[in-house]
Parts: sequence; C-alpha cells; structure tokens
Amino acid sequence: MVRVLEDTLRSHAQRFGQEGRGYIAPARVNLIGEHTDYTGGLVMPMAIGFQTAGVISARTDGRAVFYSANFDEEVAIEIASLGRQPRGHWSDYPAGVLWSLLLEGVAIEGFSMSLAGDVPLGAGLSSSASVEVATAMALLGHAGASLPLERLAKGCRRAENEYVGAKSGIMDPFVVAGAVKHRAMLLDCRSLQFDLLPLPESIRVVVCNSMVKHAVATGEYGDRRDEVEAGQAVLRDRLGIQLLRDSTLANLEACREEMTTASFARCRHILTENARVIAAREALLQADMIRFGSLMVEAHASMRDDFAASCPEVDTLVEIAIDQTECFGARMTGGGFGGCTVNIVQAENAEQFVSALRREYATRTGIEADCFVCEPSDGAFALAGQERAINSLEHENRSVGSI
Ligand code: GAF
Repeated sequence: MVRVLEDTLRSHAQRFGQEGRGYIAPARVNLIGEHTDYTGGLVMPMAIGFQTAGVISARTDGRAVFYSANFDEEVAIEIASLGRQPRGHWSDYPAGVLWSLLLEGVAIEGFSMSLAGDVPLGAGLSSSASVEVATAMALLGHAGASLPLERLAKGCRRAENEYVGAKSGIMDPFVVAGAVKHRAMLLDCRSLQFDLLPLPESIRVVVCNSMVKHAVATGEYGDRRDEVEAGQAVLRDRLGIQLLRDSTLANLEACREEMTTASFARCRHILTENARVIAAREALLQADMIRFGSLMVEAHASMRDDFAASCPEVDTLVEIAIDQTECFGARMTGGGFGGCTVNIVQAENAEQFVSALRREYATRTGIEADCFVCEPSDGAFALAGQERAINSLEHENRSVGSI
C-alpha cells in the first residue's frame, strides 16, 4: 500500500476512534495542450506518483468533518444545511465536492474524513484535482454509490468552478480519475473521448519545480480565460463559429480588428496548440521523440509569447533544459505564472540531466529547483479497482479516432 494512505489510515483511526476506508488520487503533469481544455480543445496529460489520500468513516450526528493533515486543521459542516459558502480556505475543495455530489443526487450521510497528500501546492501539478477526486471517491464509497468517469470529473469541475470559484477546465479531474499506468492520455475536451498512448521506454518524463508559486483560484488564470472568451465571442458574432476549436487561423485573422491584441494572441495560442497536440500524438505513435520534443519547445514559446502565462524563472528552466543534449524538449506545464516545467529526456541520462539543470538554475536564479523523474501512473479509478470504467473494450469505443 502507498505510504501516504497507510499513514492516513493510521492517523484517522487515532483521531476519530474508528477505522476508515481509504481512497487515493494522484497528481498530474500535462505533456502538451495547455489552456485548451476550457475551449473544448485537446490535451495530453498523464498521472504521476504524487498522491492525496482520503480516509472516511461514518458518524451519526449528520455532520461532515474534514481533517487536513497538511494544514493540521479540522472543519465541521452540517450536511443538511450545506449551501454554497466558500471561505477561501483549504476546506472549500472537499466541501465543494460534497456540495456538488449532493447536487448530483448522491445520498451522503454523516462522516469524518482525513485528507493528506504529498502533491506540491501551487506547482501546477493539480493538487486541487487530486484533493477533489480523492474526496469524491471517498464520498462515493461511503454512500455505496458510483459514478462514471465523465460525471465524476464534471462533478469535481463544478465544485472548483462554482464552489471554490476557480474557472478551471475538465482536464485535471478527468486525468486524475481516469489515467492508466504507463500511458499518457490524449483527451478531447469537447467529446471527452480519449486515447491512452504508451510512452517509449527509452525516455523519462522529468518534472522541475521553479519554486515560483501559482494559484488557479487567483487572478491571472481567470484573466486569460476572460480574454479567450472575449475572442470566442467575436468569432461567434462575426462568423457563427461556436467553439474556438472549429476556427482556422484565417478566420481568426479576419476578426483581428474587432478583438483586443491580447484576445487575438490568446486565441492564436489555443488554435496552434490544438494542432500541436495532434502532431504530438502522431510523433508519439511513431516513437519520434525528437519531433515530440520540438513541439514541446514550440508550445512553450506560444505559452510565453501569445498566452503570456510563463514567468522568467520558468523560461530559464526551459532554456537550460533544451541546451542539454539528453533533453528532447521542455515546456511550462499547468496553469502557468510559475510552477513546473515538464521535460522529456533520454532514460539513461535522466539523473545527469537533473543534476545539471538544478546546478545551472541555482547559478542563474539563486533558487534550488525540485526535480522529479516521473512514471505515468494509474488514476484514482484504477487505484480503487474500478478498471471496468476504463477497460480496453470501452476504451476502443471511446477512442478519439481521427480528430
Ligand atoms: C489548470 C486548470 F485547472 C486546467 O483546467 C487547465 O486549464 C490548465 O490549468 C491549463 O492547461 O491546471
């Protein structure tokens, strides 16, 4: 059993005087396809080995008691009177999931839940979806209910959008719940169809934390989304194009005069990024990591220049990485404005890559970066033994096919 779950089961029993049932959800890193999910675009994330554990046991007073081991704090809520009352506090994430699952019609009675995790916060590795999915799995287990992957992911997104107040998309809860070991997930965020793509054994995925914190729930992420939506509105009004995904660069160009410079550039990033995800899938299918890496580098430039969502430290990490001979490609990953880079490197030289990157980053910025060599891991569904939700037969039916 994973250590974070073992420890949480033990501390839950000590704290609440009852054995609990344990659930676990991973973090994720996005290989390519950034800020495309909320426009119905394409993304290619994978789950990674950081985890959140949720341990739950019943109580008879009708209350929901959440304990966060990370914050060493307990919050109690009356389930019957739970409204949308975010407090700007860690407990908004699990309380939001409770609120969302109640809206979904899941009958949830009193419980105590312990949450604990090792996902770095504010690093762009989706600590929030990891908490949400672990909470949702625990609540469903407690209620003796289950939801298909799609509804569970949408339920978590609703918690984050409407309860927490962060305008995030579907990518994170979907991959955190539905990922499969040894595979990256190409997800079509419009149809929610996906392909599970093997990564060549000759490469490693290295995640490097710039140590500059970002938070999706605060300003800049929402500003970018507003700029994109303003651009989409022009395309809709002028050309009847409902989703940015269905526009061409020529359509966008035709509407340029009616958009702000920012909206035009943000929309251009999304259109070129969707095309890069399609090309990246082809590269992966042919195990052409040189091509895959150069698409990552282009994606980073687009995030930096058109989407204006990078920062000097993250740019420095990418510059250092792509100067290393063992690195195929590197880019900012996640919401942006700090957080992590994702790097594809030759397996046999991964440790050497990490040492050189950390040394040079410290020299240039004075910051010690945390770097992790990551394996594509199972999502919460597979970890909870719900493989049927994503078994190969269903996967064939759900395959993205030709995009
Ligand atoms: C954050 C959001 F939560 C995702 O939905 C996605 O938009 C991502 O930023 C950017 O690709 O992780």
